[in-house]
Amino acid sequence: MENKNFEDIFEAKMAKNEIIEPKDWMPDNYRKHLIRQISQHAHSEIVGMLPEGNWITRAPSLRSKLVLLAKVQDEGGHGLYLYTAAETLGTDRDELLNALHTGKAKYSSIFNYPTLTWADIGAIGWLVDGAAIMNQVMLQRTSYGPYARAMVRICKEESFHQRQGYEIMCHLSFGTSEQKEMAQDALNRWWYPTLMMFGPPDAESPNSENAIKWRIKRESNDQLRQRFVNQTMEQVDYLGLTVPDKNLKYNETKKAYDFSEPNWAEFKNVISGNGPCNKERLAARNEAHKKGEWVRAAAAAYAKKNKDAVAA
Ligand code: FAQ
Repeated sequence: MENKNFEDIFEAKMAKNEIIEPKDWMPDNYRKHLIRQISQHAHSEIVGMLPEGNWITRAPSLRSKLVLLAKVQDEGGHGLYLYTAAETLGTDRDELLNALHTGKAKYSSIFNYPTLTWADIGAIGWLVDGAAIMNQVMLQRTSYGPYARAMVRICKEESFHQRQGYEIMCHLSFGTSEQKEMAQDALNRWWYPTLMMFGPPDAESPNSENAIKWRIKRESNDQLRQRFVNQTMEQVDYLGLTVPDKNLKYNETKKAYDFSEPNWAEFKNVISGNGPCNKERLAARNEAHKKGEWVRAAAAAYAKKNKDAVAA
């Protein structure tokens, strides 16, 4: 069949809102776009384990330690589903990891900020996982089958993570005045970096046009950011905290909050590798990868032994 026919079939599937599967023909740019987004997403999950992993040994109770451990392990699992989804597009996991470890690949800007107190673990679960869910609910209906299916399980687990964070914030906000101050300080530091997670404003988002056309993204960066602010403000009020934005105000006409834009120069700086923790995160990832070499070698040897036994 001519490429043109394949293209017509692909376009017809897009028009009918059908799912594209790994063996279906797809335009090169669609494939590249997915590999870029899914691998960045996978990298974000495993780099995202680092700021929280930093607090496992210092969690304030056995219960909070168990819950945090489970959460951090979930993030590792999310990375695994996503790397596997990326591999169905014909890419190689070693290549993807190499791009991360050499600083060529992007991962979410949010994980380049430090976790200074236990309240930061609350703020990450509440705000960062909250923003991740806001973005990922639409990805359960993304047009590429393996990515959409991975997102269903990821979203279920992210909801538990969001509850874990909000529980910590409730505990601190309704605790002593020092605890409330810690919660407020964490909210002050994580608010704008969380808003940046949704990506640049729509007018400056080069990938959005194709993403929306191909139903990879179903909603724009700005739409999701606005929904996140609307939803989170009820929780901020309940906690008796305030966001670090003098311009934030409910707008009766648009039935949504007006709010200040994050500092986009800071965002660009962070995604270019110059945020507060970029170097530390890459160093930790490289070291973990090196230390895992023997596990990969053992797993490969075991798989070979089984394959040889079947062949014999
Ligand atoms: N950080 O044209 P757009 C999580 C880049 S998972 C870094 O708007 P797009 C779970 C973008 O890649 C969080 N880079 O791009 C968890 C592009 O660069 P490129 C991750 C960013 O793809 C919680 C350029 O800027 N979630 O948190 C960011 O249409 C707690 C222009 O941007 C996902 O990855 C950023 N924030 O929209 C784990 C969800 N924003 O590639 C542990 C899937 C933009 O052209 C603990 N991804 N850039 O060189 C998406 O939905 C999209 O890729 C966006 C960006 C919305 C992130």
